[in-house]
Amino acid sequence: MNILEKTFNDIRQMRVRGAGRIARAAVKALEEYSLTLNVSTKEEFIKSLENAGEYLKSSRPTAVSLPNAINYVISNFKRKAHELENRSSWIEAFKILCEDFIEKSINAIEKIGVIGAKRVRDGDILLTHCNSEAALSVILSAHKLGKNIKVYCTETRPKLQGLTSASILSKNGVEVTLIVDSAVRYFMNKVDQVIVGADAITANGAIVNKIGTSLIALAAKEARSRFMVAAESYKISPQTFYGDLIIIEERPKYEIVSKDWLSQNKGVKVSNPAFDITPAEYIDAIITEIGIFPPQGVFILYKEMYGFQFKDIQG
Ligand code: RUB
Repeated sequence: MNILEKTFNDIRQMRVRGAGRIARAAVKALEEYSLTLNVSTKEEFIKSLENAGEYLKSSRPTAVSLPNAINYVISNFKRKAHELENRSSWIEAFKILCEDFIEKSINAIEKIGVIGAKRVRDGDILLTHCNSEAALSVILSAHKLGKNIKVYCTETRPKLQGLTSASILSKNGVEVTLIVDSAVRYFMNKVDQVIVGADAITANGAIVNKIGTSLIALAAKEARSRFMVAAESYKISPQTFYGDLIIIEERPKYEIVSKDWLSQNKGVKVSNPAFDITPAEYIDAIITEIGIFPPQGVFILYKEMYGFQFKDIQG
């Protein structure tokens, strides 16, 4: 199995998961793959990267960090290509672009933590869902600043990513309570602030995140608890500006019930969408590495970031 197949499988089987990690793994795989390419022209080099990129993009459909990251490194390489004369210079230039993306995306998570922590007050009770590096960065930064916080983590059925969040927070000294997903409304009156991550931010300021996020947002709205999203700016989906909808991944039904149970209950249909959409009106703010924005400001943020180069990020 080559590096592309290995990374594709790791992402599809969720051994690598979470929007930011998926993006970095795909870019790292492209970088390693570029070193193995035995091609004689720049055009062939670019074509091979594009094919490999398309393959990696098809591993999971929802997190737009994945296509955005791949398009970012390939389109920047194409822009630079005319300056590069020989094979070793293409490889070096592509490697630098990939490493630069990886470094920037890690730094973005840290900056989100620094910015977001300012909005966490001493004594706050927080709630998070699933396992988001960006959301945990905010919570851990607030904790490191000495703020006395308590966190509810949902277990996050069916893959239980919430246990990972609870474990990370607890190992870092944060007081954590693990709850089942359906207990969210029961606890919401105690919660000052919900902090979740995102797989995609759409043109109209909605966010796409782990299934159950939109129910938590509803409960937060009803209880007047703040609902904050922590997400790197490269999770904005350019395609949604052109009218496309985010594809919601349908995962295997065996993640919910066993094969035995299904064979004994053949009349039962099982549906396992992995993500849902939280509309802008349920979101108080989106914390990015550039700053905190109301969800309605996504369009302005996107224009500031990419100017008129919409086509570039589309690939
Ligand atoms: C993970 C998930 C996370 C976002 C953001 O879903 O929904 O909240 O990806 O994560 P899955 P991050 O486990 O199915 O990949 O902030 O780490 O990018």
